[in-house]
Amino acid sequence: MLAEINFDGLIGPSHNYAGLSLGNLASAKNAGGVSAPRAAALQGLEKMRANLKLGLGQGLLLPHDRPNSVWLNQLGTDIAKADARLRANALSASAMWAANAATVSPGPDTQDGRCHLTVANLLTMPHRSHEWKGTLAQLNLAFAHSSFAVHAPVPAPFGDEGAANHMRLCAQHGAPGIEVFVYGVAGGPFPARQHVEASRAVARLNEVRDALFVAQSEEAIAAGAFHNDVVAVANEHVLFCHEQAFADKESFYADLKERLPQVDIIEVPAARVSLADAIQSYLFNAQLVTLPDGGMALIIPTEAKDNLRVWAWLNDLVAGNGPIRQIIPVDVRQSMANGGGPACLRLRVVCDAAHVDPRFLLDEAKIDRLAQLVSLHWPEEIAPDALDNPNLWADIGAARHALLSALQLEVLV
Ligand code: SUG
Repeated sequence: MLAEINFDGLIGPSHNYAGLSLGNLASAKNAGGVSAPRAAALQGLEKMRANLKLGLGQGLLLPHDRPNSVWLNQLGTDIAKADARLRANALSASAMWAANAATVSPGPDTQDGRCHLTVANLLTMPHRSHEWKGTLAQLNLAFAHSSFAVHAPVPAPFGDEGAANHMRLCAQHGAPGIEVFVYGVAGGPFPARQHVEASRAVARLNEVRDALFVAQSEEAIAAGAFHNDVVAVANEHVLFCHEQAFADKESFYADLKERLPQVDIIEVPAARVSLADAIQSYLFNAQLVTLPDGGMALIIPTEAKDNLRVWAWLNDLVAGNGPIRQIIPVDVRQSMANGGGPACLRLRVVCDAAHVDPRFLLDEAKIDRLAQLVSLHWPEEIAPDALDNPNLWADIGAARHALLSALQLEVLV
């Protein structure tokens, strides 16, 4: 049976605030702060637990090997000799944001009926450009069954940031969908990370039958929406987005309505929630999920509840008779401080759970075990000047090894 499973990236032991992401306002604002990797990973695990309790399918992707010595060697250096910037790039825990791991096209949408996953190259940001190998290795294991096809990333120079710039609209998860690939052209002072050539290549690799290519608005990128999932999210027949998310919303909405007449577009007007409020609160970086009893819930970061204008709008939303019946705040503040909300932390895969390698699937008992392991091995905090400490590098490596052996995934060493 086909169902949606959310694969969350477990926040890695090297989680830190190095301010590496130009155009990501939270990352810039918190640069130089002291991070709390243990609390961060526990927050992520509690989000996974809460989703399991809602009756949703839950999976896991693992932190990558950090510092990435292979990458540093390719650059002619190593962790001891690298300058501070390269060292921070090699230590980043950015693989936690699984929405950037790959673009997923479920079987009902594709020509050969397989679920296709194309790993994102993430080449715009140096610290993310070396994630793809670790991601490809994991996806090849997790989705080795013949009902999946895993593709290597699109080559340079076409930047691809994965599912964060991809939305799927359909009658229900198991039915054929329209896949919307959102790309950027210009972003004011900030880079447009998703290139249209990459989006088109991914749609071809994934054998998508019905694809729409839609430009993100320049004003959204310039306001800090470095990925589409900061200003829009879709689930089944619902598109929930900011009024200023897209460059030409009229033609996009018309194309959608033509293909899926029952589409329900919930557009938040700028007069109620400005782009600045949307980006500060991460209202749209929510998980919009279908609950087992049929209604939809919006899983928002607590920051969206703390913003008075956003919270007032959300209360009006649930008071109406729309498809979103429940708002569920979750605390992922450690990730949020680097610009990663609830939606960034997960990769959605509509598939048959029986076809997924069970080592990547979670139940509550496994979450308990992981929480214990994190409490034991993840650093409590990382101050910026600790990044050059060899003891920290060793602790980070040991923590990941403990995780791999607990999950019987030593093959990923
Ligand atoms: O790529 N932050 C990530 C956040 C990714 C959010 N993902 C989605 N929107 N789907 C990024 O900008 C911060 C790293 C640092 O500053 O150390 C960072 O990479």
